[in-house]
Amino acid sequence: MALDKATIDQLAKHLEDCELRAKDTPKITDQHPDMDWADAYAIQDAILQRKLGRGARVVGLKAGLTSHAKMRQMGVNTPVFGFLVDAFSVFEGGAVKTSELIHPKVEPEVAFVLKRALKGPGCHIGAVLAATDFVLPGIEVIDSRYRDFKFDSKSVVADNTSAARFVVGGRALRPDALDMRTVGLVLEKNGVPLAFGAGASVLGHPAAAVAALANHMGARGKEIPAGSLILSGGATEAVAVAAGDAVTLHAQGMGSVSLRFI
Ligand code: OOG
Ligand code: MG
Repeated sequence: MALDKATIDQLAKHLEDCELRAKDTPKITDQHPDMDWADAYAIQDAILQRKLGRGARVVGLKAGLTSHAKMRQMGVNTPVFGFLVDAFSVFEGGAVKTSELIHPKVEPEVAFVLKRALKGPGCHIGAVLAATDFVLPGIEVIDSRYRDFKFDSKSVVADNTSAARFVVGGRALRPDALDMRTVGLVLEKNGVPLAFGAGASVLGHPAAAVAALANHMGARGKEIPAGSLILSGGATEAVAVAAGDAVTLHAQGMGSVSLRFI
């Protein structure tokens, strides 16, 4: 760790304030170029502790920057991991207030719900499929707190990987009822298909992103609890949205899921 506890707490407060007030900020590595990975995840953890202290509940976890399309779009090359709390969850067809967000974008994702805990190291696709209760389509709404969505990997980890809102819905399938690599994903904005992907765009297989998450947590002495919802990462580039937009994800064999921006 390169940062002391006071600095970590101050950066966590700063980033969470930006989230809650929908205000952007320059990326934090500009001021703290020595910040390391442990610092970045410690800042993210401190943001979670602030939310838990106000009564938030963790509902799941997310992997991000798990597809080449996303890595290329954001100019980074490592997957990142974050948390999802109840306040991020939007009901199927529900409305997201853009006044609460800075510059939201949407991403088509495959979501997993686990029936058993998963613990790395050594977690692999087979272990993930064995522990998965069902998968279903999801749309993640990301909203980097960094100005113009410009960041490096450590800054985005500290900012809880841009997590803001998500919706899951459609038709849940048992993991052996589909080939997650070839499942087609079509993301529409206002009825216009804009982004197209297949499950394999996410680390070759969306379950590989969940395995990577389990291994990441295992290295920190943690596990993914049973019952967790996990977003495996955007299969395509993220698409910018504004008030008035309606977004639908069609996932082959898994129906569709939608949300609106007001
Ligand atoms: C970081 C979060 C990326 C994904 O699915 O790739 C992410 C960002 O691009 O702002 O959630
Ligand atoms: Mg995402």
